[in-house]
Amino acid sequence: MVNEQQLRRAIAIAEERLPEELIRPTKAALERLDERARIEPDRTVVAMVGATGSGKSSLVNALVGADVARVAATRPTTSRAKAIVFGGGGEALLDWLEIGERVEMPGEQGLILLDLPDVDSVVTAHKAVTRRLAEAVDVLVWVLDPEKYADAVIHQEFIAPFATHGEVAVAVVNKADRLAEDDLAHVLSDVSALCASYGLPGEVLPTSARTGDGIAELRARLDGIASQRSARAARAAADVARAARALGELTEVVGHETPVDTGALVASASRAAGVDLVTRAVSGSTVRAGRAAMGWPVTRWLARFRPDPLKRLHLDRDVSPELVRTSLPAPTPIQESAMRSEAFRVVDSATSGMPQVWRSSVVNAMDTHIEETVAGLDRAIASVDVRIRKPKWWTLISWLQWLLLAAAIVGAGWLGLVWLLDYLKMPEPDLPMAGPIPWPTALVLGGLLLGLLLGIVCMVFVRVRAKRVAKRATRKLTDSVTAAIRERFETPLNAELADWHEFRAIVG
Ligand SMILES: Nc1nc2c(ncn2[C@@H]2O[C@H](COP(=O)(O)OP(=O)(O)OP(=O)(O)O)[C@@H](O)[C@H]2O)c(=O)[nH]1
Ligand SMILES: [Mg+2]
Repeated sequence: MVNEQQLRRAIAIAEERLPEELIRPTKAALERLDERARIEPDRTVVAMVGATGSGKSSLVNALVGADVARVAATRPTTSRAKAIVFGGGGEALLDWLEIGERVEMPGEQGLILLDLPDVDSVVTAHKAVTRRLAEAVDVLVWVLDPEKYADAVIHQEFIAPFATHGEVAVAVVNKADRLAEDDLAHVLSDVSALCASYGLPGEVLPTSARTGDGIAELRARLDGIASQRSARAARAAADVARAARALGELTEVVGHETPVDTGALVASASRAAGVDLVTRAVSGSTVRAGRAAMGWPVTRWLARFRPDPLKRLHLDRDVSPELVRTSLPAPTPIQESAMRSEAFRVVDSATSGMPQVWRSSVVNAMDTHIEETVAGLDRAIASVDVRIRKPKWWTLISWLQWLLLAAAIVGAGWLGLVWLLDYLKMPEPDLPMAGPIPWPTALVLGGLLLGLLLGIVCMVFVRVRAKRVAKRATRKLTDSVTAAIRERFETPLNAELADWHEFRAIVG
C-alpha cells in the first residue's frame, strides 16, 4: 500500500515531467488530507450520497431520531448540505467544509452526519456540492433507491470512483419496506455484485426510514466507525491509494527499455574529439624529441626546425585544463551530429518504457546534457597530460653523441696538424696506430660512423617508444572522454531513469 509520504515523493518526481493538469488532482487531494488532519482530526464526518428521493433526509431523521432534515414529496427537496453535530462544536471543521446549516444533537462528541443534496436532479448545482463534499468527508453512505439503484450517475460518478474506499463507505438500499422479501434479496445481491465489480466489498445494508428496519444496524455501524476515530486516517489512505492508482494508469509502462550502454557513444565522441589526431601528435612529438635529443649532432638541429605537433595543438603545456583550450580542430558538423544521434539513440532505448509525455520531458532534459557533453569534449582532451617525457638514457646518449663528435673533431684536428707539418716539410712524428689504422683517422672515422650508427639505432628505440606512448595516450584520452560522458550524459540519464523507476514503484 502506498502511503502519503510516498505519494508526495511521486508527485515531487512527476512535478517537472508530467503536465500540471495531470498532477493537480493529486496535489489537491494531498493538500486536502493535510488540512483535514489539522482540523478536528478526531471527528468523523459521514455524508449521505444518493439520487433525489432515495431517502437521504429521511434516513438522517431516522438515524437521529428527530425531524432535523426536511423531507418532502417535491423533488428535489434538499438543496443545501446540512450538518447534524452530535455533542455540539465542530465549527472549524464545518467552516472548512463550507457547511452553514448546522443542527446540534445531544450525544457523545465525534459523529457529524451530513444530509446532502441529490446527485441526479435537474438542479446541477446540487451535484457540484455533493461532489465537493464527497471528496472531503470521512465516510460515505451511498443511499440507493430500489427503483433506480442501478442508475448511471450514482454508479459512474459516486461509487466507481471510490472503489478504493471500501473501508470508509457503506452501501444502503433504502425503502426496503416497498419490496417483497424475494425482491429485496434480489436487489441486495444485484447491488452487491455491482459494488464487487468495482472492487468494493459487497456487503449492502437494507434500510427503511419509514418502518425503521435496518436503522439501528446502520446507526451502530456509523457509531462504530466514529468511535474508532480511524475513519479520517482510513479515508486518507484510501484517497492516497486512489490517487496513486490514477497516476499509475496515466503513466502506464508502454514498452521494454534497454539498459544504458555508452560504448558506441564514447567511440563516436572520441572521433569527434580528435583522439586519433592527438595520438598521432603524441607519436610524432616523441619521435621529434628523440631525434632532437639523440640524433647525430651534425643533423640534430634539423629536427628542431620541424614543428612540434603537440605544441601546435597546445597540448604541450602544463596548465589547468579549466584555462586551456586546445587548438584541435572543432568537431565537424557531421561528427557532432553523429555523436548527437548516438546519444539520442541511447536515450531513446533507455526511455522506451515511459509514456510519451514523460519520455518527452526526459528527452528535453537530456538535450541540454548532450549539448554540454559535446561542448565539454575539448576540455576532456585538454585535461589529459600527454606531454612527452624524456627518459634519462636520452641525455646519456646525447652526451655520448657529443663525445663521438668531439672525438671526430679531435681526430680531424690531429690529421690537420699532420697535414700542416707535411705541408711545411717538417719532420712528421710517428702516428700511434689503432690496429691497422692510425689513431687520428680512427678517431675521425670512428666518431662519425659510430655517431651515425648510434643515431640510427636510437631512433629505432624511439619509434618503438612512440608507439607505446601513443597507445597509452589513446587509453588516457578515451578514459577521459568516457569520464566526461559519464559525468555529463550517463549520470543525468541514470538519474532520470532512477526517478522514473522510483515513481513507477510507487504508483505502479
Ligand atoms: N416507503 C418509503 N418511503 C420513503 C423511505 N424513505 C424516504 N421515503 C420517502 O421518499 C421521499 C423522499 O424522501 P427524502 O428523504 O426527501 O429523499 P432525499 O433523498 O432526501 O431527496 P432529495 O433531498 O431530493 O435529494 C419522501 O416522500 C419520503 O417519505 C422509506 O424507507 N420507505
Ligand atoms: Mg433530502
